[in-house]
Amino acid sequence: MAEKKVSNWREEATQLQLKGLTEVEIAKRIWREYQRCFKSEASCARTVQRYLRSAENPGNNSDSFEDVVEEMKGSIRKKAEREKKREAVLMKAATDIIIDGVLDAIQSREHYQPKRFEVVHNTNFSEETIVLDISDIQAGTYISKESTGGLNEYNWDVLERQFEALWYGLEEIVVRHKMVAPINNLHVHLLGDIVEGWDIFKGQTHSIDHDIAHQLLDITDLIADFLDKCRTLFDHIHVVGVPGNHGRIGRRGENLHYVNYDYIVYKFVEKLLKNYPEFTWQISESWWQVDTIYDYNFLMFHGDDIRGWQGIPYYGIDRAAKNYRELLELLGIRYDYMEIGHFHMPSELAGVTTEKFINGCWPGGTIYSMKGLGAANTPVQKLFAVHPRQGVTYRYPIRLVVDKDKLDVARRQERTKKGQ
Ligand SMILES: [Mn+2]
Repeated sequence: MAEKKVSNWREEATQLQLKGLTEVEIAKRIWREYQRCFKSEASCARTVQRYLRSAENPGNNSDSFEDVVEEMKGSIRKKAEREKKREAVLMKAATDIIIDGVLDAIQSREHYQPKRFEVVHNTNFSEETIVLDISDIQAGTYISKESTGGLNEYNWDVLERQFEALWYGLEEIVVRHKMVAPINNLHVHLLGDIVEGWDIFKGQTHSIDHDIAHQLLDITDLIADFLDKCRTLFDHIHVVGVPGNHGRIGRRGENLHYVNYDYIVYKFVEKLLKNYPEFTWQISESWWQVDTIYDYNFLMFHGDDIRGWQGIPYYGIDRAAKNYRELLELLGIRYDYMEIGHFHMPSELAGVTTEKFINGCWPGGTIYSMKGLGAANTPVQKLFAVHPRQGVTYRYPIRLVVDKDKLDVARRQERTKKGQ
């Protein structure tokens, strides 16, 4: 006899119903078929068996199939509830054990007695050295209020006032900290882009108010005057310089990197101040310098070789820092801090062993940065202090605020000081 093919139990039942079989007869036939195919012992099998038993013994309060299913559901629900309860009891027990443990630990501890420390505070602070980063002046840059819709204004007059603001900022910070600890030395780190240049990009002549000769001569005077003033605050001033990209002479790569107006400005300033014994100079043809303050080495270069687009190229700077670490191993130099300019966004980036300082700029938002990137930065230069044992400690952004009223107040204070 050929195996009977069961495609669908419901269909089979419908067929039997059409033949006139009763509900019980259909259930029995299907059930036999089901057992023959699957020999099932599952709970559904028990439900069906129970139904068939009660249908065969009608005296025994015969339940309908639905009644039996409902009863089965009820017992499943009850079982689930029992499980849930058991789990809740377990959780509660576990929590109680932890709480008891903590309470025991607290109670077994001695009662806390304030120790009433008596500490004599050290006020004999060690000397610190001040570092002032100067870069990205881009002297000669001209930005009109009209062309930027009032977003920025920059010209030589603003630049001169910014030098005043830089001086007042430096003076206040140094005089303030001198009240606490000795400060004798200033290190000025010139990080490049001192001049704006005139043929770095196409049409640059439309955005300068000083030609390159006067950028060079006039900025030399401003820097020399500023450094000269610094002699009133410090016994010794060490000046370090690296060139930027704006001062390069010729197309990119046409001349060596030190064929650069920045380098010429540094050398001119050195010449102007050569008779003052307070100054020492570290200006060479190299594009990088390492300045040592106490036991800490400060590596500096301009930063234009680090590729970036919009904002701080974090990974590029990180990679440059690691590469320079290897490169300087050739000379047995290990550096602790890195200083760059170029990105116009004052920042400090932490690292495993090296902290990187990125200086701000003087012109603020240029037409290029604002129109192209919607970016503008407050003109800021970076100052920080170096402690003999702790390395760089406090750091200040000196905001080059040229607000007329604020500058007037500072000027008045200076006059009073001089007794004029
Ligand atoms: Mn630059």
